[in-house]
Amino acid sequence: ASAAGPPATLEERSLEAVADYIKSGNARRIVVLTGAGISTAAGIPDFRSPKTGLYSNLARLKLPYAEAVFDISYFRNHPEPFYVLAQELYPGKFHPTISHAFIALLAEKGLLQMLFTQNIDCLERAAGVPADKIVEAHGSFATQRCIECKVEFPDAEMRAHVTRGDVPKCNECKGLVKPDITFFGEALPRDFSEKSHNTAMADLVLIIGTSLTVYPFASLPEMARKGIPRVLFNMEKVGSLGSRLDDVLELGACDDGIRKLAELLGWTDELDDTWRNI
Ligand code: CNA
Repeated sequence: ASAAGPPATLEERSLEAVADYIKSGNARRIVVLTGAGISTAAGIPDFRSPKTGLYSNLARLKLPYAEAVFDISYFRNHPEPFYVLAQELYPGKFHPTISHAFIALLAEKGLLQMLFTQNIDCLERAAGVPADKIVEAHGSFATQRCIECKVEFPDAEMRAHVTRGDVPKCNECKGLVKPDITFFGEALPRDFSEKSHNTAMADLVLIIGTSLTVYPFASLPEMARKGIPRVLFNMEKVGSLGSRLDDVLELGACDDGIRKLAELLGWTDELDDTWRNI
């Protein structure tokens, strides 16, 4: 249901009003929630976009169902499809987007309370968002270990295996090695539960490029306090966004929406500088 009535915090439900709110100095703790849609402009396919998403292009991997590629019980018996995908997605091949740069700029201005990302591409780090401001809710390719004995596997060896597209085995016990990415059927990193209260402390929540279908991440926007503006930058309306009086929907490519917000803030040159200097 769409909300009716005047917003509690914003002057009106618009990006202009969001910019005014930030300029007023009352939005000092901004929480940003991101998903695969923030990285599609960098050339990394998301899961669920029709035609271009990974799930609609996985037929060649002959999976029983698309999500199997990230399912821990499937991986135990068939690790190969995941490593075909890993070869495509491995960090180091892609450049952060304007939207990533905007998050780095928020951090530089001391306005970023916390960034929660579902992505495993490490592009927020690459953009310069400080590590202590990032919660990689679904882990990342940054480290890897044996799924049996849990011993860590060396980065350089991992890179060599992934580049060749073959399956690394533990040097200790010959078990399968997997990046510390959260698969379906696995618990989220402790960081997620330890830091999710930051969303309840936020003065403003920006949600960028996610279908909000994977839980518990998808419940983060619900943790924003009543009257706290939530702004969605996404191709489509998702989750419960739009149901609160201070929700603002900026539908379309997120880089366009983010550029528009930066312009309203008078940050265009700084944003371009940040992006160019990554
Ligand atoms: P998803 O379910 O594929 O949804 C992506 C959302 O972004 C959709 O609503 C799209 O409409 C939207 N979108 C796509 N491109 C743009 C764009 N340019 N501007 C604005 N919106 C856009 O992905 P979620 O992140 O919601 O799903 C959670 C999964 C996806 C996580 O576990 C991730 O690990 C996983 N994933 C990550 C990556 C990555 O690291 N880059 C890539 C693919 C999947």
